[in-house]
Amino acid sequence: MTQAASTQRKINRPLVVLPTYNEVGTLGLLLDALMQLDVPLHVLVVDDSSPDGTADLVRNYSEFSKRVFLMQRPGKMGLASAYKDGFKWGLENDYEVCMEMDSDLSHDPRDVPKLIKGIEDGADIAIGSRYLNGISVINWPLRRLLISMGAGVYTRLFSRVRLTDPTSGFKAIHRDVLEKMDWDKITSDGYGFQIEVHFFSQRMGFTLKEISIVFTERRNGESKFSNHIIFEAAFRVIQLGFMALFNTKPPIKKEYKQTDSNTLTNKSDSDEFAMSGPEKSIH
Ligand SMILES: Nc1nc2c(ncn2[C@@H]2O[C@H](COP(=O)(O)OP(=O)(O)O)[C@@H](O)[C@H]2O)c(=O)[nH]1
Ligand SMILES: [Mg+2]
Repeated sequence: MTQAASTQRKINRPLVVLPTYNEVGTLGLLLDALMQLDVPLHVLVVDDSSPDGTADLVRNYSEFSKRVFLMQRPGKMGLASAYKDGFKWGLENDYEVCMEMDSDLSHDPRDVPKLIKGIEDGADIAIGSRYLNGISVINWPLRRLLISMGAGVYTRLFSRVRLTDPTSGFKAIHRDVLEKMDWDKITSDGYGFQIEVHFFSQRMGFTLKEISIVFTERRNGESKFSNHIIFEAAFRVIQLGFMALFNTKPPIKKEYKQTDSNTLTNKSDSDEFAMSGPEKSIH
């Protein structure tokens, strides 16, 4: 259910979902920084059997199976599917909020409390924006900055997503949104995935709120950004534009019932993957 913008609510235990593919160089530092925050958050690392041993780093981490959990998948399956599986796990384990965050330290852990506060203040999705107060991007080559800003203009124009940073991948999402969205209908990966999440939640009437963040390009490891991601998103935005034009209904999960919003009836695909951490229930 959509919260009025003025509603105050306490988020007791958010879950940060961290997708990883070869992030051994940064993940330890990121986990340390997240554990030190004054927020009792938990972390789920969704690792696609990274050859660099990212999963071993998680298993050997001091907070492993207390506040840090691991979902290991058999091979590289993409960023969007990592988030979808992470969200299903978060819903099954009763988290009120799931966060999207990169594992390469581009997203500053110190911005996490601001995004959670956005939800506490009544937003259904609190989105970290790199363009809300001028441009807050560090270390990006001009080409990458122009692509990102151009993607923003293009997306706003065709899909009517009312955000300064519609491709942002740093956000907190309330479980109301996670439960209502039919994630199988979100088909893009990368930039396109972020745009679809924003577009459909806006069309479902949820409150989207942008909060200014500083984005710093990774200093370690390799970006998985590609031309494929750009073309996929560009094509999908046109499709979304037509959906907006013809007032197509957003993808609401079949079993979703407004009155019964805390029950997810379908079984999670995440059961298929090797899981370390809580057996279904954490508390
Ligand atoms: N589990 C999983 N994580 C991925 C995959 N592709 C990218 N990631 C993670 O998604 C985040 C963003 O990817 P990144 O390469 O930094 O993309 P960029 O920020 O757009 O350059 C990082 O934490 C990556 O490790 C994937 O196929 N599976
Ligand atoms: Mg990155």
